[in-house]
Amino acid sequence: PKEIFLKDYKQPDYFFDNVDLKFTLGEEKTFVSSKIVVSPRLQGSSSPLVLDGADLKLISLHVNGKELKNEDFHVDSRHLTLTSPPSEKFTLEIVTEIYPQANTSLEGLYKTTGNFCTQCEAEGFRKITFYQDRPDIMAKYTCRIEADKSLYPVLLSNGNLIDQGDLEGGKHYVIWEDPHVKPCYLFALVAGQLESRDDTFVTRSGRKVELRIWTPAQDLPKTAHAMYSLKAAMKWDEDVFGLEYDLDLFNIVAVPDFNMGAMENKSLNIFNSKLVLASPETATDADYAAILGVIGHEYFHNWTGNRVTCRDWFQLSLKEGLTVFRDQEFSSDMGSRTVKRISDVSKLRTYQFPQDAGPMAHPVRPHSYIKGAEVVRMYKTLLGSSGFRKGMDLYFKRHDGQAVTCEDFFAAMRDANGADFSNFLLWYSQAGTPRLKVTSTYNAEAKTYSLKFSQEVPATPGQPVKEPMFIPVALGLLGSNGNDIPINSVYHDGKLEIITSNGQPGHTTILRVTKKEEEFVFNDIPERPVPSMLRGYSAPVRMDSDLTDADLYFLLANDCDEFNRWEAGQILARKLMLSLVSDFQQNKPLVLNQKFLHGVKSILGDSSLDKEFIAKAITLPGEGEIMDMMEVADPDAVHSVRSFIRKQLASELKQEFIDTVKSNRSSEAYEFDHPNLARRALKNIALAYLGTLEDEAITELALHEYKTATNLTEQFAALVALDQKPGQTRDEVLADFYDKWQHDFLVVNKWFALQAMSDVPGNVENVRKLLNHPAFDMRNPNKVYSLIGGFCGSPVNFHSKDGSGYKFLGEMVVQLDKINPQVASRMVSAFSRWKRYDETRQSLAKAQLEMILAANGLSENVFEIASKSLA
Ligand code: DPP
Ligand code: ZN
Repeated sequence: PKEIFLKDYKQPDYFFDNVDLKFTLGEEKTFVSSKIVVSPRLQGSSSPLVLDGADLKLISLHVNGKELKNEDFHVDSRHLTLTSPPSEKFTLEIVTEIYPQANTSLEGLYKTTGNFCTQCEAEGFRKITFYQDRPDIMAKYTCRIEADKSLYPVLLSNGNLIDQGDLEGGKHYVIWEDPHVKPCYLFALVAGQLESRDDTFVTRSGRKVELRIWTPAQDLPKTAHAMYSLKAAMKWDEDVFGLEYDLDLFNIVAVPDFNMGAMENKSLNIFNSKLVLASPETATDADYAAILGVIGHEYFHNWTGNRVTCRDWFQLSLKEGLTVFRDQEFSSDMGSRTVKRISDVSKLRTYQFPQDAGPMAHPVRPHSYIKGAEVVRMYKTLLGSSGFRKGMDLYFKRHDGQAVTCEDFFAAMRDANGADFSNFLLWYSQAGTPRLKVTSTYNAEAKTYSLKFSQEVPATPGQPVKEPMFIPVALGLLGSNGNDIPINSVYHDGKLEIITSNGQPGHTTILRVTKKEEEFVFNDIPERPVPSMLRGYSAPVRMDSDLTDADLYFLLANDCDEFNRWEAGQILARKLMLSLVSDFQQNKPLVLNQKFLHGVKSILGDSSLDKEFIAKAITLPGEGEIMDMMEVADPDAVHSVRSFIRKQLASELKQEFIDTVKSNRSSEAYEFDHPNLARRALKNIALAYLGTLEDEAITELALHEYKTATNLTEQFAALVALDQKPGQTRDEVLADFYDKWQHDFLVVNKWFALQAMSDVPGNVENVRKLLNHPAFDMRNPNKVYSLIGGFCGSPVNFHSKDGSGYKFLGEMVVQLDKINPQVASRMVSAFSRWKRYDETRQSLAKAQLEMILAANGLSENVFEIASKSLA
């Protein structure tokens, strides 16, 4: 396959105005008839019309009602080409035969536990019918579905239901019409035995919208939280962005077999069940929060993605970056803003930064979701809420109904505010995580304080030389009393600048760092301040500063920016962990720094702090994050060090942790509200620390929590604590848990994941056994992500020096690729950073990648990742 580049974008030669689809769903095959009104872009042009197609059988082909002659078209495995189509507007009718029952790729039309469903983003529509499968082809659709009435009583597609009725032979039909133009990746169809939870939402201009969440009947009671989330999202988008829903019906369907989280098809969102179904006994707080965020995310796409869509797939961040940002803001407003920001930044560090530094590094464009959201956040940091809103308003005014580019979004933000964004656009094109170095000097005589920044963007594949980036640095200067010193002006670039804070907390100032090196000098600073930089994590960079440990402890205790309080603690923890890793590698005894212990103790005991914040603040950086900071990643050393610190903290603060568990119990019914989830978060982290100790009394305590828990959040935390110690108790609770929940596959997946991630040496054998467990199924992506993906998340076992972990994954990828290439390609990504490890591991991983590449009939998805990883 040929790689496609952004610079090769060409406007289509033909537009599609209307598309009438007709599906005849059957048990062996399904017929799809597609009638398209085609307009040549240029009058009188007669270039060939090339349609995409995959796994399709062409049954008939008509142009303007006449069967097309053999010499006027040709079909191969990827395309249907009309060699000389009419030069005026014409009608094209294509009938194809497809086999959804045999479709295990879960792209296009497929069956999932008896029901039909579709997934078309990015290029699944070509598995349904021949089409120009690209997002800049926007058309109006109708969709007629015919199917057996008893097997498929519910027939859904996009838009409004305009007709329905019975047919001969026990069949029935429906016709859906979507009044909005859309690209084909937003097409959806669902057919099956489903029931709905119904509700209504009245928009602020008075439109009454029917809301329906569809699941199999037995799951309906678990959709209350999803419905709550949907209504909250609809209200929020009106309040914050003035955006209303634009149809009278909004459907969500939950399916158990789905490659990703969810899909924003116009008015017919399709979700992975795990992001819809929740009850206190079967879902954790994290699941509840994920449901809120993803229901919001898909709903928000209605404007950012659907009404305004992407011109081509290089613009993916146009919709994903923006929509992730919007869902992050939504969740922040619904819960704790600081804690949400901490979680999102941790995710960025765990997933994005390592990728940025490896062979798969790529710019925000084409497809970096999380970093794309950071780029959108920087617009808001620079423009403030109201400036950002002005930019959004202009974006919709200019581009509603269009397929556009990231530059169009940038231009709307700039023009609505008359802003100077200098080299900001580089964020979309330059890959890699910028490194920002800062040094400070205080001049007591002149009462000036200087910050000198220098930046560098590391080379990445295909981009050896980089330009400096535009980095907004949100800054506060703390005085010795812990409060912000007012900042009124700064000398920069030979000029005195007055600076605005855009409604940031304290005396936060936004510095615009745009050059390779530059200095900012602040006046009237009465004492040497402690700088709090990148408040709220104002730019996705790695920062090195000359802050001392004392400065960091001071920020941890005093910064008015809670995110930076957490960050100061994390920097201290990262330093500590790296220095212990080096001790470990030199066979020196490990000793825990007392200052660090006291820091943790004082946060744990600080009743003025939010409990959820405390839980985050006493959580050590992940092993991946530490490995990412090392010259040569050493999974054994990092794991040993992290376990050592956890255990030390647990034994030194044992009583405090026990008290924390006990004082944060509750006998009230489960509520998903901030005070309760904060309470559970703190209780569970305390229990997790205690779980590291070899102590009968602690095992008893955890067992007590396990048995008395009234919700999964607390019960599962107890199970995790018990899971850390191999032995009879562990085996018994794991068996008990399975027994209790074997009928609920979402809970069983957590049980798989827990065992898969275990650090117990030689766990690969246990995971291999679990592959044969009756509840496991290679065809279900969630199960694969839990068991195989979970295993790759355990640094000690996946990276085991005997190569057993790599060998396991290699085998799995080859097997999976035959079933579901998208899922296989996600799994193979675990190898992509193989060069970060020592030589032994490198050669073991490389051998597996080579083995995968040599496999027969390898998919393009896996080929791309495996070959790029080796390059
Ligand atoms: N477009 C989909 C989403 O935003 C991709 N997972 O959820
Ligand atoms: Zn999305």
